[in-house]
Amino acid sequence: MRTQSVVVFLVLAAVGLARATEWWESGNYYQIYPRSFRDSDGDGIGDLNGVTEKLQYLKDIGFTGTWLSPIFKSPMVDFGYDISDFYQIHPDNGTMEDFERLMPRPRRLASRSSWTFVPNHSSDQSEWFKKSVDSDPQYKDYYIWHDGKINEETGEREPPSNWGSEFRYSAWEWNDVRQQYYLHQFAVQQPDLNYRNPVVVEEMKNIIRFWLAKGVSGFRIDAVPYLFEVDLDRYNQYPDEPLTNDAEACPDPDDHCYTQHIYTQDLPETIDMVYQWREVVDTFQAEHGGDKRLLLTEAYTSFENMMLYYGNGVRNGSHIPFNFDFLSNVNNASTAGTYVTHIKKWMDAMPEGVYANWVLGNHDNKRVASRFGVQRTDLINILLQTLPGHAITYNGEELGMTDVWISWEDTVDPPACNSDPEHYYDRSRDPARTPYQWDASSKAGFTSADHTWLPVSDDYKTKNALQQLRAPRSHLQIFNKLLRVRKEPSFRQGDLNIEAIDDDVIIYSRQKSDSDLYVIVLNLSGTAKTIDITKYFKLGSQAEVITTSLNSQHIDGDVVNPSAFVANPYVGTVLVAVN
Ligand SMILES: *[C@@H]1O[C@H](CO)[C@@H](O)[C@H](O)[C@H]1NC(C)=O
Ligand SMILES: *[C@@H]1O[C@H](CO)[C@@H](O)[C@H](O)[C@H]1NC(C)=O
Ligand SMILES: *[C@@H]1O[C@H](CO)[C@@H](O)[C@H](O)[C@H]1NC(C)=O
Ligand SMILES: *[C@@H]1O[C@H](CO)[C@@H](O)[C@H](O)[C@H]1NC(C)=O
Ligand SMILES: CC(=O)N[C@H]1CO[C@H](CO)[C@@H](O)[C@@H]1O
Ligand SMILES: [Ca+2]
Ligand SMILES: [Ca+2]
Repeated sequence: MRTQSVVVFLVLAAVGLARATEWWESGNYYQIYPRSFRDSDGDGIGDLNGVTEKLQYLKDIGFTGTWLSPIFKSPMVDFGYDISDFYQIHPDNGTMEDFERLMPRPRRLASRSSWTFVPNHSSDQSEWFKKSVDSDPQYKDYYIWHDGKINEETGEREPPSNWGSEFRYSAWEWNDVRQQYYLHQFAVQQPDLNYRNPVVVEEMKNIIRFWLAKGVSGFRIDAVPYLFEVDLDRYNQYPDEPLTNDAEACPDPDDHCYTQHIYTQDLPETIDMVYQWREVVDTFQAEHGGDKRLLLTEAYTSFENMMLYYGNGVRNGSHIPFNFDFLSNVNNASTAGTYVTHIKKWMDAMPEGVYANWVLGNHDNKRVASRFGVQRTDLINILLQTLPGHAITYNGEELGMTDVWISWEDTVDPPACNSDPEHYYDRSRDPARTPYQWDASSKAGFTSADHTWLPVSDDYKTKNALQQLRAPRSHLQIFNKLLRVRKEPSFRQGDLNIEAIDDDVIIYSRQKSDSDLYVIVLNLSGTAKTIDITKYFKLGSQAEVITTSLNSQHIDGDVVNPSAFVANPYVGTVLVAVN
């Protein structure tokens, strides 16, 4: 929505803004989607050895850390988000030896790996679940079981409540053997673990300790808001959730949005669990020393909760509670003021001693170039890399990869497959998950196989890593430049002064006292106007272009006059004062 011109000005005081000094601070994280990153053994599916093979490439671009989707043993109903053994690696991904080969490398390459941990549920093929079905005393209460209720009119047995699964239909599934319903907030094959059982809580902590001991640098914890459901002890029955009553946006009772998830999401207990996991990680650190281990959390939740994930002043939580503001609240129609409002809101609300973080894309959302428009690709990457704190990049964004059209026949993502040929596309996450484009050879150099699990994008011959490494100017070259300039004190430790000068133009500075003054100008689109940057920042009579979008009239190294600066449409530019 385009609104009235908003002017927002933000000066961050030096006090309270944490100063990056350690490797992970002000870090640059790369989300690898391994299934599509690099296939080492020619079966058309990316794997761990493929990741190992390409770590040097990531280091050369300048990333400080990576995180991977799950690699645990799994029947792969939901691409490894349905774990059947949290202590084993899935054979498709490689062996424990492959894993151990990968482990010391990230350190040598100064690129650390974090591992996705999906604690909300296991697979129904897990030994835990099988034993729970058989009412084995140790595992009986590992999951959430219930008799259901009898419909007074029909006399039939019904699920305990109206709770819906994220993947549509009831979140309760009848089990014939145990003669009870079990809860699954995601797929039927993903029974929710029972976090009200202290044995389960301890088991999950042991899993964290196990992988820390194997050498992982951290955990990305998935789907945190779903950990806890309302405590049955407080009610006679699991209570129904209120209806959304939005006939327009959500008319279908089988859809997850049909009810408000007040009993199944964002319970205060989930935040406490994150604090407990942080204690596990910190205790491990204290006992074993070495590199900092990190906790990253993924939660689509309220702003207030996001801040609580950092910590509550007494206890610490996530080092990086993923900031999804740019995914959820900013889009290709947002004004400059909207961007600035969201940036300022996060910076102002953070507790002391933590770092901001910015996520622009991931495997669950449309790609940056497709969301914000291809022309804004560099501008958005420039924004991500020049804000204070951690930048999190989803693989392929550095090349400007776009969403790929996937036919109904080729669709594999469960929420899309559960839909129909008419509606699947909007529900599918496949378009953002296609194979990484390495070079112009067959299948974009992703695999030696003739067939890939998702189709390779048609544009791989002209848009690929090798071509962009060789070209004098490319999305990747800009990215690389940004990652280098981020190491400067003004970016690592400098203040942020940011302003939307009208609906279209964002301007901000990054500076640490006695270090260089950098000014970034982003032109989201706009009406003709030449701006006098010196009205906002003391750039003097000359400024040098550090880097700028491909579609800019300038190139890196140009010297410009800041008092009559023109940023072309959709162009971002990083300038530095010339003394
Ligand atoms: C593990 O293998 C599964 C199934 O092929 C795949 O979906 C997943 O991306 C792989 N993960 C890694 C880290 O290789
Ligand atoms: C929380 O983290 C801060 C550093 O950010 C540290 O000074 C403090 O001791 C930690 N608190 C606890 C309870 O671990
Ligand atoms: C912007 O978003 C609208 C709707 O969300 C879409 O129709 C349009 O194509 C998008 N533009 C770009 C450049 O992506
Ligand atoms: C932004 O782009 C428009 C092109 O549509 C241009 O006319 C305008 O001068 C640019 N704004 C700035 C501040 O450079
Ligand atoms: C945010 C979210 O839903 N993340 C994951 C939660 O778990 C499901 C099912 O395992 C995954 O599909 C999601 O990606
Ligand atoms: Ca493979
Ligand atoms: Ca749960």
